[in-house]
Amino acid sequence: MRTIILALAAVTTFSAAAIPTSQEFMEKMDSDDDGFITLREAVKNTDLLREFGDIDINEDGKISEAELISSDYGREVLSLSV
Ligand SMILES: [Ca+2]
Ligand SMILES: [Ca+2]
Repeated sequence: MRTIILALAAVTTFSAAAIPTSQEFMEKMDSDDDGFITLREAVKNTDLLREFGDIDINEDGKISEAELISSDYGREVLSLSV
């Protein structure tokens, strides 16, 4: 019984770690560490690229962490509601 509980705990921990936080997502996508995801950086992620125009609310050609968090894409991909 104890083994099963430990196994379940391990699975839960793994799932939680698999979902990136907005900060982790930004770090992964923001290659030059300027705090924004540009169109060029977004090319690595086709889903992000497709949503780029909707996420970039102020249309400055860059996605900030705040824009990411407030976007539908951000809400879907990131574990922000937890
Ligand atoms: Ca950047
Ligand atoms: Ca922007």
